[in-house]
Amino acid sequence: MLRWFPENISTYGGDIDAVFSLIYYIVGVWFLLAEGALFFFVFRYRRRAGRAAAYVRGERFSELAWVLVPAVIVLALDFGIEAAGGPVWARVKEDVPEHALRVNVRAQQFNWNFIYPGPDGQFDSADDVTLENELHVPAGRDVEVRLESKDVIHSFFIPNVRLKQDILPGRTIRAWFNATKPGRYELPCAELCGFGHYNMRGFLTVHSADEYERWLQEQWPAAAATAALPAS
Ligand SMILES: [Cu+2]
Repeated sequence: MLRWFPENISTYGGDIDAVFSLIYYIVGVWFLLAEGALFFFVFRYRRRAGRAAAYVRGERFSELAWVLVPAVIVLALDFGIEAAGGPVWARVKEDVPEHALRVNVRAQQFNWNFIYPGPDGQFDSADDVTLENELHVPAGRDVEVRLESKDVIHSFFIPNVRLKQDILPGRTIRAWFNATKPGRYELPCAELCGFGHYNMRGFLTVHSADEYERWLQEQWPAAAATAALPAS
């Protein structure tokens, strides 16, 4: 496997990495074959005294085959990659799980705004909280992010989760992930979006279940106080 990748903490990360490896090895082997052939021919048919160069017009089938056969092989490998990657793509990009925890994301030059619905679970209500560049989620839960942009195209990228999704102004794009390991992970913008792009960086904090409860109570102390009242 590709060991230089950042640590995978995502439920679907292994599948994504498998597609990456497949592409890497197919392209790698093909690259070595092609370059090997190139160097072989350059050496074998180099200019030598007393030997005239032949002008090949490529009209006979045996000549055409040098182009057609590799083209067919490349196409077949390409379809193989598509066939292996298609189901992974569908799972990651299209099948957003039901009942996922939802956070709205509004990207802007040069910040991530993460909007939480608050204890009432409703967005656009009084208890919404917007955090700048800090996304907090519990470990082992499906999280849906609804991605919007205020201005230009940004790209929501969490390398450890193997999620990358462009955000287009005027559209709401749904994405999801399930992070399994508590910790703090980088969340850069992966689309050149202006002067401050280099500085557009947030963090994903994955909490254990207890820790997440504690974090929620810090964010909405009033709700926690109400919840703590003994039932009468
Ligand atoms: Cu950006």
